[in-house]
Amino acid sequence: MAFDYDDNNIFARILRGEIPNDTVAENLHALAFRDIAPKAPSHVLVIPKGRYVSFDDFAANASAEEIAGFMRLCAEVARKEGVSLEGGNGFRAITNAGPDGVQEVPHFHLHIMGGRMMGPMLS
Ligand code: D5M
Repeated sequence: MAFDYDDNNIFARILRGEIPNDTVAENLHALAFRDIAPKAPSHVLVIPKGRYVSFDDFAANASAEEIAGFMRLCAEVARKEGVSLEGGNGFRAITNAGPDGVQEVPHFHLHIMGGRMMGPMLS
């Protein structure tokens, strides 16, 4: 299999309730919680509840319902955090994939960051 999922990664343990998290929003297919080391006034991670290693694994193998549920939760987070373009000033949504992307946790997640001007992308 192309994407070997590690059931002991920290986000799998959060999904199983073994490690606490600061939940912002949740639906059937995804969970959103605050990043433990925030890089912006609002820094939320959105993860699918399914076992997906990375963006490319999720995009290739998740069902349409899982993808829609995930994306809708991202939009809900931006609204709840006051950073969506409906009334807020915007945000950055990024994902790190694999070694060159410097992905630390091998369970797909999107970082949603806002509350300040984010600056140049590359560093
Ligand atoms: O970054 C992984 C991100 O996950 C990094 O910003 C820290 C965050 N992290 C790690 N452990 C936790 C817990 N337990 N709660 C909340 N946030 C956490 P990446 O490089 O994208 O894989």
